[in-house]
Amino acid sequence: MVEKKLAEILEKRYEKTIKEASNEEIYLALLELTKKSIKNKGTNKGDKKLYYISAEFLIGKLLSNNLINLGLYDDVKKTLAENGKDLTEIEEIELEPSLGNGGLGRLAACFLDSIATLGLNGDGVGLNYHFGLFKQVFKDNKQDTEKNPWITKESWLNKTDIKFTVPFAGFNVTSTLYDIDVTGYNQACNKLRLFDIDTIDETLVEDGINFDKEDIKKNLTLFLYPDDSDDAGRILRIYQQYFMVSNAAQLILMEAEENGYDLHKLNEHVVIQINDTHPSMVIPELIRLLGIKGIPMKEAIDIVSKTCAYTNHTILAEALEKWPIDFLQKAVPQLLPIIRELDNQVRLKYDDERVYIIDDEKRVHMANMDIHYGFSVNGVAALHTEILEKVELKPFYDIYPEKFNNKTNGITFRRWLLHCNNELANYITELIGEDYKTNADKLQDLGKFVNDKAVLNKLAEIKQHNKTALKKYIKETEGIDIDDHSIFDIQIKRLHEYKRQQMNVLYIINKYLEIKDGKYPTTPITMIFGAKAAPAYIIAQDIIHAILCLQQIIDNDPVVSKYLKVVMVENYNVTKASKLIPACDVSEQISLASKEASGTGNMKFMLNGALTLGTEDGANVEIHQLVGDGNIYIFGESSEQVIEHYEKADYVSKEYYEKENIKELVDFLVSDEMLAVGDEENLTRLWKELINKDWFMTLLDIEDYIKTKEQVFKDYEDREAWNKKVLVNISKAGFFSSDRTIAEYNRDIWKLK
Ligand code: 73E
Repeated sequence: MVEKKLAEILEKRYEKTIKEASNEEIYLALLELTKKSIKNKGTNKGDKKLYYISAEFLIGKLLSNNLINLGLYDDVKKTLAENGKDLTEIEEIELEPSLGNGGLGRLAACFLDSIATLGLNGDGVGLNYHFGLFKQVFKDNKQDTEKNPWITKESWLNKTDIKFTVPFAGFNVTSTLYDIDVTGYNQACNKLRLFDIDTIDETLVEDGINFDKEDIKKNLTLFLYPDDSDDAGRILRIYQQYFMVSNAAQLILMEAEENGYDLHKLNEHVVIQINDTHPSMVIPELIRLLGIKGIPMKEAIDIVSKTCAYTNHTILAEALEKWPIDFLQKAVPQLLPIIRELDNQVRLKYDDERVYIIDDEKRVHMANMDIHYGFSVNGVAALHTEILEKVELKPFYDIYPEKFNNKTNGITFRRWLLHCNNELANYITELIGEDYKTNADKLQDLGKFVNDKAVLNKLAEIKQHNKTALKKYIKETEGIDIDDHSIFDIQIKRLHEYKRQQMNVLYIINKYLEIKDGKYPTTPITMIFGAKAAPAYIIAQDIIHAILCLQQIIDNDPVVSKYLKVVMVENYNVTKASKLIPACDVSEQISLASKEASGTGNMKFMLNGALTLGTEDGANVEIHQLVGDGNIYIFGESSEQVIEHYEKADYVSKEYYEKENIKELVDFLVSDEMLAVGDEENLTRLWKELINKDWFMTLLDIEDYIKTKEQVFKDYEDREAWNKKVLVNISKAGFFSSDRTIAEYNRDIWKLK
């Protein structure tokens, strides 16, 4: 069937057979075939609809995922193979849309997959960034940034004829809506709705990612999160956010009216999930638009408050948005009377300035507005929600305990197992049947094989295949040779001090010095990193520099490189994640306890049979509870201890630095070896930062980290015991299916049929 259809399309387009067609031609033919097959699927319906508004949807490449969800993947793969083509190579043709920074955006993408799969009536709403997040290239052991285009003449984007006018101070812009179909696994489809402006001008981008930040009509949707290190960048973000939510609100009202709903009862037909505070302006905007439709402000506030729900993803102060009133006045003055009224009502009711929306520095606290004027507030892992309730948002929890709830994050198994680790998925099917694909709890059935040597060996064999495949991929893409019989220890995530890549750097230095001293690891170790750093985040750039310098030093050392290798992959993204994760042995989840709200990489690694080396933070806590002490490696101070250090301001990194064994590691950053390959300014800055500031307490946990990591590598030597731990991890990963998370959102918050 598939073969016939594909052949027909190729014949019509290029007058070629499958064998004759190029990979690019096959890709385009598959795109057409997939889109046609999506058309035959229905869309999910219901008399209540969810709008998941998010500044980020890190959807990744879509071809294979859509094929899997449509049930075409195996046929297509087979047909291509029979004609001498390789689906993996054809996947390379598709450009990855980098419409997200990291976990938050990827979560939104996993959620769309699960919402469609559960047959729920819900769309994503966001922006059609032309370049998404920057492309990372390495030059002189440093990160350089380039634009990252993904929109091609034929793509997954479907242009609609829906247009809205969005008013800014002094001018209007006209939007156009583009849809991307979201396929559910064996289910009807939903949509991801991305707004763009017609007047966008890609030629505005000069070298790298620089452009005129003030020409809003031409630049509005060029980039995801333009550099916000200056005011022009910050104001542009307000323009983007308002453009997103005004379009979303207009779309919501348009669809409600088309369905004949009574706008006075909007909340019975619509629920809006506000994904972090980036879409928070939807609250005043919806109130404003309902006002234009004749609904008085008091009633509009009431309707909107029953319609909006807010998800918090972080407690990091710098990520909690506070917009100066002056900026809002400059871009979206029409919202200010409404925001002021919302703040007034809060002030009349509560005599506590911590819960005001506008503070005494004339800044609007977006999260505060969401909490007062939404009906639900959720954190993204049990520990995170507990910290919100007891510490970060305590004054709000005291007022509205009923609004707070936890929704531990999840990942879609279609992408993060069936697609990225097809061999493992097929083997699991062989062992326990197909059910786990839609009922992830069934993975527990694997538990009964924990003493079955044949099963354990087969799991190890699949891991080895994935490691060998990764070795090949890294050779092709990065030009680096790695040993596929070494231990693969991987830390992939955005670069941030709280995630503590710098602690891993100190471990590498420790291992390097040991090997230099003649103490060799039994099994060689490959330390793999992938991370982009925000262009304005100086220390993060310095950490990347340190990693790349170590990579070079070790590469150039014929003795050490037999035992230790460092690889930092360039331009880490969803595509690279899906090659790295199935090949991993040790998953690094080493954030300072209390700082990583959840993490979702931790779940992907666990599902693919890696063991976690981590702190008691975010969803690691829940992984730990599920697999038990013997199947995870936990180290470091607890979140309570860390929060106490912050409260008492009693952490002094220098006191730790002065311990001889720690000093040696930190000082290596500015050693002759490092300075020979690196830049003195960057390395010295990082060295000083660790000694004098170390905001995220690297030196607090370094000794326990090294000790625990040594235990991990020692345990790896007993491969049978290791493989048992691997099996336990896979079998307990069902809880982290985003199908479970979405079912909970729907049960507790959305209440869709
Ligand atoms: O722990 C992760 C979490 O797993 C958290 O850091 C991340 O969200 C993931 C999904 O819940 C996150 N990203 C942001 N805040 N939290 C963020 C903030 C500002 C801009 C972009 C992203």
